Amino acid sequence: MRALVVIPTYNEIGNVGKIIDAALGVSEITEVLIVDDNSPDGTGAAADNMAKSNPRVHVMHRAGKMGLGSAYIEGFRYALDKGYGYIFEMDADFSHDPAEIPRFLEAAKEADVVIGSRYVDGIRILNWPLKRLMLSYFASVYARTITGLKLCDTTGGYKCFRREALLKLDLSRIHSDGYSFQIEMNFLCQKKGLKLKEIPIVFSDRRAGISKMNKGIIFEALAVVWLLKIKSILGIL
Ligand SMILES: Nc1nc2c(ncn2[C@@H]2O[C@H](COP(=O)(O)OP(=O)(O)OP(=O)(O)O)[C@@H](O)[C@H]2O)c(=O)[nH]1
Ligand SMILES: [Mg+2]
Repeated sequence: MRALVVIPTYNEIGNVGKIIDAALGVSEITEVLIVDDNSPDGTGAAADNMAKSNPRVHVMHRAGKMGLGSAYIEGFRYALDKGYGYIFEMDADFSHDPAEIPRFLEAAKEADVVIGSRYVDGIRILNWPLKRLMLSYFASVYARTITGLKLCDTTGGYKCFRREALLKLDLSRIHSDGYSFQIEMNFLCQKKGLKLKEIPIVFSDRRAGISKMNKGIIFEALAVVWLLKIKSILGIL
């Protein structure tokens, strides 16, 4: 069965070539889909160049910066359409180590969704300022407390879905972005009775490029968890 690693990019010229090579190098069954939002730094063109000479590289171009959540949804649709058996979420900036892909594939034999967890059995984050680590950690605690998610890391973005798991979700109803996109996906998967498994990963700060983290992402997450809970109580999720 083939695996598609979906990597959304916005201004990742310093990372895109290396992350594609790394994701392809760890397993014979991996292919990569770059979902680029017309990055001004030429990330999309660099990915196109690699796709020309390598049939395992695919590129989707979108008109402008439309957010991480919708980039993943479009990537998932592509993966389902083309028949991939395993579908990954992974960042382009090497915060997620592509060398872990085989461990995800192994774990996916016994789970519907495998979640790379920074907070299971301790805390493993390298080179983040304490402020950011605290924000991420307590965002996870907050989301878990309110939604009842049975996960230590509710906002992590390194994941592997089995095809059948994604097919069970109504992707057209997912509208959130950033942190909240991850929370919403996890919540919907748990609601559908899918088996979620956390495996420990080490998360490192981005290798190159500038951070796209902003306050909007935090406020969205604060609101989305309540929205999910209310929808769930009303039975409209
Ligand atoms: N296609 C697309 N990709 C995006 C968008 N925003 C972020 N990304 C990509 O999504 C991945 C995760 O975003 P990051 O900016 O690394 O988010 P983060 O890890 O919370 O924060 P930093 O690493 O500090 O920037 C990276 O590969 C980004 O290039 C977007 O609007 N569209
Ligand atoms: Mg990052």
